[in-house]
Amino acid sequence: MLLIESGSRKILLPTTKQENEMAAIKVQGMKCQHCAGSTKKALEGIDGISNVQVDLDSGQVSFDGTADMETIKAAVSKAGFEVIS
Ligand SMILES: [Cu+2]
Repeated sequence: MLLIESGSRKILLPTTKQENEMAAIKVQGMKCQHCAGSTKKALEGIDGISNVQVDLDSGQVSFDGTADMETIKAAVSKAGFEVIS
């Protein structure tokens, strides 16, 4: 989604799909920086995904690019964690 401010109004627009879009998923089971590193490494091993950022507290993982959700889930699960959204 894209937030546009026009005067005092704020408008939310759905962003169109682009090659370099930023995506975010939620991963369950990460407990320390090592876990975060494993998830990061697993995702960066997927073609089309780069710049993976892991927020350990919320489990939120964001990255540049797009990839098949099944591929993402498989990679995260191989690293020992679970994609919950
Ligand atoms: Cu850990």
